[in-house]
Amino acid sequence: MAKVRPTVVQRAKRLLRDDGGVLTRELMRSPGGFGLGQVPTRLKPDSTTTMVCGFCSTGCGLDVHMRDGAAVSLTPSALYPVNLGMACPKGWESLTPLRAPDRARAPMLRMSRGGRLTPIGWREALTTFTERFKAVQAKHGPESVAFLGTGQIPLEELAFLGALAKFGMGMRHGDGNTRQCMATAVVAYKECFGFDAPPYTYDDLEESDVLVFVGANPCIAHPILWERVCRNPNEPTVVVLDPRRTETAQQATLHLPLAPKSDLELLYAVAHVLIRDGKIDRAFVDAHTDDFEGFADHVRGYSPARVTDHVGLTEQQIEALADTIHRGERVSFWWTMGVNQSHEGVRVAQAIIALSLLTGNIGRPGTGPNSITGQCNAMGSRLFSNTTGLLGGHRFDDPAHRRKVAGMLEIDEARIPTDSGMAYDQILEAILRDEIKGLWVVATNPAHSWINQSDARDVLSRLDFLVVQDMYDSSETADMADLILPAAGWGEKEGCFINSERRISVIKQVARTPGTALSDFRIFQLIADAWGCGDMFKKWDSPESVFRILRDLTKGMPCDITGIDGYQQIDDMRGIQWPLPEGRAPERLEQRRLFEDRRFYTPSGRAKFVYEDTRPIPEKVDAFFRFALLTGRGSSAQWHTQTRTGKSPVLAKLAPEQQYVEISPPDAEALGIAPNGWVRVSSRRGSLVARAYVTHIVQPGHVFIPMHYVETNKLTFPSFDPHSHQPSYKYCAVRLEKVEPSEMER
Ligand SMILES: Nc1nc2c(c(=O)[nH]1)N[C@H]1C(S)=C(S)[C@@H](COP(=O)(O)OP(=O)(O)OC[C@H]3O[C@@H](n4cnc5c(=O)[nH]c(N)nc54)[C@H](O)[C@@H]3O)O[C@H]1N2
Ligand SMILES: Nc1nc2c(c(=O)[nH]1)N[C@H]1C(S)=C(S)[C@@H](COP(=O)(O)OP(=O)(O)OC[C@H]3O[C@@H](n4cnc5c(=O)[nH]c(N)nc54)[C@H](O)[C@@H]3O)O[C@H]1N2
Ligand code: SF4
Ligand SMILES: [Mo]
Repeated sequence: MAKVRPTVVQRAKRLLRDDGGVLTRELMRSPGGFGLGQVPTRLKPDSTTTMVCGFCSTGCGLDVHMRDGAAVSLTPSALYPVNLGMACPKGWESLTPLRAPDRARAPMLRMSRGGRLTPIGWREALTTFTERFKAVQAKHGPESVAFLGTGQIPLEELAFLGALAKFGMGMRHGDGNTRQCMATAVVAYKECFGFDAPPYTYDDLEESDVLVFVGANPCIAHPILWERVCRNPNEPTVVVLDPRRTETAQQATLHLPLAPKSDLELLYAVAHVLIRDGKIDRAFVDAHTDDFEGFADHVRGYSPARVTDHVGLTEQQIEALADTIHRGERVSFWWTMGVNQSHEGVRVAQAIIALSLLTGNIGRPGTGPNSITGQCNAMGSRLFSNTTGLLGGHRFDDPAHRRKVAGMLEIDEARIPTDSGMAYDQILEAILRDEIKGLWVVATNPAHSWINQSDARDVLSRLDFLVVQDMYDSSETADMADLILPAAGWGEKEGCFINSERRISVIKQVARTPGTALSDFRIFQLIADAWGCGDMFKKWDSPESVFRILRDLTKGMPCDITGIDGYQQIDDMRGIQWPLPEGRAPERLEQRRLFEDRRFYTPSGRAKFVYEDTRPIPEKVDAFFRFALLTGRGSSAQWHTQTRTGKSPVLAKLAPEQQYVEISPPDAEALGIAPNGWVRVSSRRGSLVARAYVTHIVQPGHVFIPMHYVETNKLTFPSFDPHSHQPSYKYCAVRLEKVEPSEMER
């Protein structure tokens, strides 16, 4: 068996043990380039503070350098077990968006329909918020007001939002942008493992000998995780399953450009081969899983010969993929939005989980079916947003859970709804049916990011009262608001984020908020008082006291963190991964994975195979709309709807200025489209004009447009995974036309 070399973090820990303190210099010299990308700070320690980045779920540690009590610059933390001294452009530029001129500085109210937004004071804002929402509830019932939250604010804030809205204000329906992002992985894990539990730690990226990326482009979307792959000392085989030849695919050992939305057939065919040839870990399967026989029976119908046409790969390619997985000793599977944002994403994610169970690749270093999260606190939102699940990983539909949470929060149990309420798409449909008339949108920008904008905008415009709580008053959704509440952003407040490997980390206030903007936490406190339910939250007097309340709520749950003392300890440990039950001391730079004991959270303690027949693509290409449109992240310098990254001149230089569409060379030639020429892209719902990026990244018959431009979602087709309600952003049918330059000049 090949010797597995230590990862960078393992080397760092060894050094830490050896000489307790003076290690930075050592680490910089250590093999593997520990300090790559690190600019050593020359500032005195007392003028530097540590926190994590507020963009993606990688959760890089940043050292923020302060002068006169305010941040002046930052450097990536060398001693943080996630990024080891590295950061991507967004991390480096984190402070710039805070100083943007369009920061929301005061509450703003639209005095009449179609009228202008006018700055008002906080007292009037709070009265208006309360009176208008109460009036809607009085007229249409308590359930006629809903909220949309986010995975981009600290968990203390998002728990406050969820608890205030549901327990305090009597809302039954609330969801968040994690529905657009992680809902599929959540459902997949819950059904297979009995709890939403991504099992890995980032060291696994360095410990695998085979890594399979499915629908993930970490080079762009999680650049520092990709750096960790590049540091893998075991000369790993890296396989990428993506219809596009992405930056990640270009660097992989093997890129398999499958047809979009054919993942389920492909993965079932791979399982078919593994089972057919006896290339499975039968002892593991027998001892630790349920319903293997049903799964084996199901995939018997998916031979490589049967799926090859649909999948667009040869039988040999499929057999070779199965063989690579079989031959690996430490095989890890990583997936992101190419899987989650699909009409059958839950089953695709569960097919990935099945491959890892079949081959016993779980609970050991370098293994796992690993869903990478998206936003800085997506994992926190999964456990604490009080939307799909009751606070702390509990269930709304479990009476024992409701009793426990009510008891610990000292609230009347009857205030806790008995189900999770409507999902995002259902909330929008309820607005169309006039059942929901009031909406409170916090830290998300649905008028740009939700699927099928022609409908989404129409839906939002039907509300009686739309409140938008954001850092900027210029977002597309803020533009439609009746009331804007100006919020502090990352860097202007404190709390915790949970990253993809379940690491809880702190953020701190290093900058002053502009104008009269307040932290979301403070806004929720003021609203609780104005609404008349302040008493319910009298112990929620600071982010850290809320952290302790939430911590106590996790007792006995798979995500138990009762062993954590508080912020200082989290900071000292460089983050702490859940679980950490009481009595277990955390270790500095620790790396922990789940299921090392092979016990899952299901009642039987065994993991479950879950499978289903494939479904047809909801909107297929046809003679008139001949191209499949894929969407996703465009560059490492652009974040979502660009309210933040759009404010940095440095980041602007690193990304294309104009909306563009990736088109394959043969398609461009057939349509007479020159590189950088203008193209009209139309779907049945809308159309946009973009620059042609003629490239072999996309296959003939496909085009790709990044999500960062506001017009992209005018084209997308509103279809959803039936189990997770996650939008299928990554497939719809479009047509292309060349646009003459003269037309653009008009
Ligand atoms: N720079 C930057 N980084 C980000 C973000 C950002 O906005 N900007 N957002 C963050 C967030 S919230 C998220 S969720 C993550 C997303 O991270 P990723 O999921 O890695 O990014 P995407 O580009 O959305 O999608 C990944 C890939 O899925 C492929 N794909 C499309 N359809 C299919 C299919 O049917 N099958 C397969 N196998 N692949 C398919 C696309 O071609 C694309 O290359 O990124 C996070 N990081
Ligand atoms: N076509 C297409 N559409 C997509 C996707 C795709 O791949 N293709 N991906 C989807 C995915 S995975 C995601 S996660 C969503 C993201 O979609 P959104 O959540 O709508 O995108 P963001 O631009 O991150 O919006 C966050 C908003 O919160 C504000 N904000 C930031 N920090 C704070 C804070 O601390 N407090 C407050 N109050 N406000 C704050 C920002 O200014 C911004 O307006 O987009 C989805 N949309
Ligand atoms: S990889 Fe993600 S967490 Fe790390 S610096 Fe970039 S945006 Fe921030
Ligand atoms: Mo996301």
